[in-house]
Amino acid sequence: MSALSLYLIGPRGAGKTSVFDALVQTPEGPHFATKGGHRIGIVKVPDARLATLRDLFHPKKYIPAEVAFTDVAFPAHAGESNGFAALNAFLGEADAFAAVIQAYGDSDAEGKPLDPPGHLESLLLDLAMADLEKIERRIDKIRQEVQRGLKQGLPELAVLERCKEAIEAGKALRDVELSEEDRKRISSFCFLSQKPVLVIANTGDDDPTGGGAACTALREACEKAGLRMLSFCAPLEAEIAALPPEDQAGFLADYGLAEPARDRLIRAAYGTLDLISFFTVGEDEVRAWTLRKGSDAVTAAGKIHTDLARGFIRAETVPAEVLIEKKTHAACREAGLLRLEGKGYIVQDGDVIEIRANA
Ligand SMILES: Nc1nc2c(ncn2[C@@H]2O[C@H](COP(=O)(O)OP(=O)(O)OP(=O)(O)O)[C@@H](O)[C@H]2O)c(=O)[nH]1
Ligand SMILES: [Mg+2]
Repeated sequence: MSALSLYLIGPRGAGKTSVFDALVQTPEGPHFATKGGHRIGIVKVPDARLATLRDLFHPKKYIPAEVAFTDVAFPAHAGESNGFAALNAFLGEADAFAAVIQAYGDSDAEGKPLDPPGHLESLLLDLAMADLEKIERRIDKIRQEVQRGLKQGLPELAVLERCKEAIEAGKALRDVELSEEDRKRISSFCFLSQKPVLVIANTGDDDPTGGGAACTALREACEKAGLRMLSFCAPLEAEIAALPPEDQAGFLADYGLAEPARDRLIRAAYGTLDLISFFTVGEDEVRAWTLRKGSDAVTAAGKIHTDLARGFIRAETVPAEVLIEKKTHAACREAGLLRLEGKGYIVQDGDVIEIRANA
C-alpha cells in the first residue's frame, strides 16, 4: 500500500474544504496540490515511537508513513445522485471516505433548518444509489449474455442480485456478508458503499469538543449506522495548525482538545481500516510501513520488497518500546528480547522488524 487515501465527501457547503484546510495547514502555510479540480494533501503519519527511533539511529533518511487527503470537487450541476454517479470512477480509488457533516449554526447551506442526521442519511443514500446504478447496468448485461447462452456470468449475477436487494432494503454494501470468492467477484467495481466511512462533524467554535446538541444527534445516528464519528471545528483547527509548533499544544489544551484534528482523524482511520504500523531501522533509514492487522511476517516482508517475501527465512523482531529502552539490537539480543519469527508470525503494531532472506 502506498499512502492511505482518504477522500472528503459531503453535502454542498458542509465544510469539506474548511476541514481539508485544517488537515493540510502547517506553520509554513498549507501544503497541497490540485488535480482535476480536486485538492490533494499528503501528510506524514505522526508516530512518537518512530521519531524516538530516529533519534536513536540517526539515519540518513527518515520516512514516516503517509496519508493522502482529497478534497473532492463535486460537479456544480450534479443531478440526482449529487455527483456521486458522475464521479464514480474517481471516488472508487479511495481507501475510505471521511464524510463531512455540518454541525454548526441553525441552518444548512441551502437555508433549511440544520439536520445533521438527515444530511448523513442522504449522503449514505447517494453512495448506495451510485452503486445501484452500476449494479443494475451490469445485471442487465449479464442477463443478456445468459440469454445468448453465455453462462459464465451466473455466479457474478448471483452476488450482484444480493447486493441489489441489500441496497433496496436500505443497507450499505459494507454491511453485506460476502464470502472471499464473492468479494473477489465484485472487487473490480470498487463500490462506494462498500468503503469504510468515518464521519466528521464540523462543529462551531462554540462547541470545539463536540458535546453540543447537533453533534450529539449525529453521534447517535452514527452509532445506529455502525460508523465512527469525530468532531472538530474546522476553522479553529486550521488556525491552531498554523501556529508555531511549540504553541500548538497550549492552544489545543485551552479548547479541551488532546490532539490536533489531523492526528485524531489519522488515528481513527487506522482504527476503522484495521491498520497497524511496523518499523524498519538502520543507519540508512528509519521507516514506518502500513499493514493490515492480522498480516503475517511474509506479507510484511513483501511490503518492503517482493524479493524479501520470496526468499523469506525469518523476521528478527522486537517491539519498538523494548528497542527504545535497550537502545541497540545487540542489547536486545543479549537480554533475550530479540525474537526470531517465522513466516506465519502475525505482525504486531509497533514491531521493529529485520527480514532475513535468501537473495
Ligand atoms: N461558522 C462556521 N462556518 C464554517 C465552518 N466550517 C465552514 N464554514 C463556512 O461554511 C461555508 C462552506 O464551507 P466550505 O468548507 O467551503 O464547504 P464545502 O463543503 O467545501 O463546500 P462545497 O465545496 O461548495 O460543497 C464557508 O463559508 C465556510 O467559511 C465552521 O465550523 N463554523
Ligand atoms: Mg469545497
